[in-house]
Amino acid sequence: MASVNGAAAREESASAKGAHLNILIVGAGIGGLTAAIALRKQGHHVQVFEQSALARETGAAIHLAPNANGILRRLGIFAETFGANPMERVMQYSATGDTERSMDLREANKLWQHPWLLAHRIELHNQLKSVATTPHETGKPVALHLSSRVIDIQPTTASITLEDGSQFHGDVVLGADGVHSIARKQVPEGNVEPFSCGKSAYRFLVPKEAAQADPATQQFVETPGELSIWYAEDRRIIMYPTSKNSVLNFVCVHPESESAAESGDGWDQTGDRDRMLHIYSSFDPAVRALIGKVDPKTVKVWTLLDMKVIPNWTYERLALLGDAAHPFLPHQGQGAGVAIEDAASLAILFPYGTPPEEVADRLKLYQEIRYERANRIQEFSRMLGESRNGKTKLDMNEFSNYNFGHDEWDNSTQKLREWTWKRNPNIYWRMPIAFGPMPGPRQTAYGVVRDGTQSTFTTASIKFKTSRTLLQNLFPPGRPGWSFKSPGTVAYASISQTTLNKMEWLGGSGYKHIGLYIHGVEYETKNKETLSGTYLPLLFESLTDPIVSGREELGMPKLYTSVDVYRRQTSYRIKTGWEGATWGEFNLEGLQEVDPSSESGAISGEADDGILAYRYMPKVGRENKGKPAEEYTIFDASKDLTPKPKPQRFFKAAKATFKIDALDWEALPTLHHVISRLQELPVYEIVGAKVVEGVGVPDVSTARPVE
Ligand SMILES: Cc1cc2nc3c(=O)[nH]c(=O)nc-3n(C[C@H](O)[C@H](O)[C@H](O)COP(=O)(O)OP(=O)(O)OC[C@H]3O[C@@H](n4cnc5c(N)ncnc54)[C@H](O)[C@@H]3O)c2cc1C
Ligand SMILES: *[C@@H]1O[C@H](CO)[C@@H](O)[C@H](O)[C@H]1NC(C)=O
Ligand SMILES: CC(=O)N[C@H]1CO[C@H](CO)[C@@H](O)[C@@H]1O
Repeated sequence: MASVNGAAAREESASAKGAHLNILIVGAGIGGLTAAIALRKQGHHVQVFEQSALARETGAAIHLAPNANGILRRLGIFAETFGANPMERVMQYSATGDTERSMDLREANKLWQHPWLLAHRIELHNQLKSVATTPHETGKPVALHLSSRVIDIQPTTASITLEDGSQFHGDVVLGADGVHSIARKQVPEGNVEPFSCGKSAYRFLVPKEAAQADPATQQFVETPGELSIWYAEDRRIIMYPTSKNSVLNFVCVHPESESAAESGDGWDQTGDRDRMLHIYSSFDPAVRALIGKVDPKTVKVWTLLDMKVIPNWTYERLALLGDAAHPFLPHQGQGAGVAIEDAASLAILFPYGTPPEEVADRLKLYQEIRYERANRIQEFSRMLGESRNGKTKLDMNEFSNYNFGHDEWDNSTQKLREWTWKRNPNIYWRMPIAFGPMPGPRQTAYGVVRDGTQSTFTTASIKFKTSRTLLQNLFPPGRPGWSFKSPGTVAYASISQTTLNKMEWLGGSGYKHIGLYIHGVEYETKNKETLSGTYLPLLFESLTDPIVSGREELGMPKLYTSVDVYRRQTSYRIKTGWEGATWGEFNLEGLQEVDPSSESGAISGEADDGILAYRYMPKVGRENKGKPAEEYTIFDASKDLTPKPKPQRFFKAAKATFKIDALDWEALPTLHHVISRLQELPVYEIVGAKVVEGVGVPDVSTARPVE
């Protein structure tokens, strides 16, 4: 299969696993094509259905503001390559030609990572079409069906019907069919019609050369990348250059009634130049000379449509995007930008491998992410359009921070993460939370429970008789409820060291721990329930990860120490230290294997009801010194441990000794006070020492707070 190219190979494996989605898009406007490109790049199979032959995209320019341009660039579309030029200045004039404001944007534009470009609409549209359908990009080329008018959509089955009766089925249908959307009628409460906002606009292009050649108008085109606006009370003219500053794009907004005879709600209705000049008869003659340079055959006029905000953009497997969901008035040049953002959001929410059964929920998430922003920008456009007094209110820059300061790619990526986390009840959150749920001994980052059944343990323990009073002094100070079962002045404790291996959560490796286990302890809860068990005043571990997860998830009093184990045929020696300062030596000698059935107890070296420990988390803040954020006793019942440890081999020691040396504060700057308390414990008698080997390491997830 040497000839299979990368895309095709990927394609094959995708369908083998059924991991791509089949996506049907209604409408090949800027929104539909951008969605098609982005979803194709995710590895999905995309088909686009466009009613027209796509030969009539209006010859006009379009703003690619940083928020939209950034998305196009991430999709590999660089508008500079097809003539787009940067937007660099704004000039505001009164209708009679007085300069009211002059803004150089070049410095302000440095705030945005991506350039603000002025592109030619036809060029942009052609580029989108070509990137969607080319075989030279990643993913399966988009199947673009032209002259294919969609007349019906079934959201539940993600199916569409064309005018000729043919049907197509997919996993998702996206309605990118513009302001007169039929997809909209399929969402609840979506059967609303756009209405005229009372204004119409002429739109056309003029070669810049024509303006330069006329002494009356050359003043307006001296600076590249300059947008000019002439305002009157109820009408305005907007001009900006595109196609490498060689073409001037005009939008002339005026009361609808004045051009009613010729305008329609299509975008390519031919207008009448003489009527247009009449409509702007009160304007500066130089500006009228400028617009008068249009080739009369190319004047377009259309009614500016608005629509009430609809509550639902999605139903089952159908979602709307672009003008179908939120038709824009053109006053901010953001309509296509917001459609491009919608498309990016959808593609991010549908990565390769998205299960088809999650489609409807993810579409709801899409609406949740996009709804407020799209409607807010729509509202801004409305405000800019309605503004009666252009001089004081119409500021192109007023909303740009909101509009431009948004990266829908990264934003939706994060929202999808948060959504995924929220849907997973079986995960632990620990610091640092910014990166999501933490993997640990009990769970993967995705909440999958770890398997400890194949993990191995080797536990060496030395049980000794010592002073009950000194052990009792290691109970949580001043906290009620703790006592020994037996009234005697002697008591028993074990030093127990375990080496764990083949731990799934550590990638198959392991670590060591060593602790002091105090036997025969009882804790009485507030409701007078008595828990009897082995009290663990502290546990040393040799690796950060179990220390952190054990302290935070289980409430175990864990500290770091190095643990070196030297095992021979008949001896087992342990050295514990901190940064080169050895504080403990534990020796088991004369080891002899014994019949396992004669022994009990494994990890702690003692059979008991469970482990008792005390959790204490300090509060942050100088003023809170000495105050806990949280403190309570924790209990981990042995009967609940899963998986159950299975001891396999037992070795009894003929002799055991240990030596603890607390050194000094310099040698053990953080542990000296701990080790000196261990050093204090007298050894009245060594009562037993053994090594136990086995498989199955419990995850201790049954540890629970008790009050
Ligand atoms: C005068 C003006 C200037 C503008 N300037 C800017 C600007 O500078 N910057 C900017 O960002 N935005 C601008 N916009 C807005 C922007 O053009 C639109 O918001 C944007 O194009 C919407 O894209 P869309 O893909 O959602 O819809 P459309 O571009 O309307 O595309 C919808 C497509 O769906 C097809 N279709 C419709 N019904 C069906 C059907 N039943 N079956 C199959 N196909 C169907 C249509 O033929 C069309 O191709 C401007 C708008 C106007 C009116
Ligand atoms: C993501 O978008 C939402 C809605 O537009 C916004 O409230 C939020 O602040 C954004 N987050 C980031 C990190 O941009
Ligand atoms: C199906 C669905 O999501 N319908 C919603 C449409 O919007 C209204 C108003 O917000 C909601 O109440 C519906 O639940």
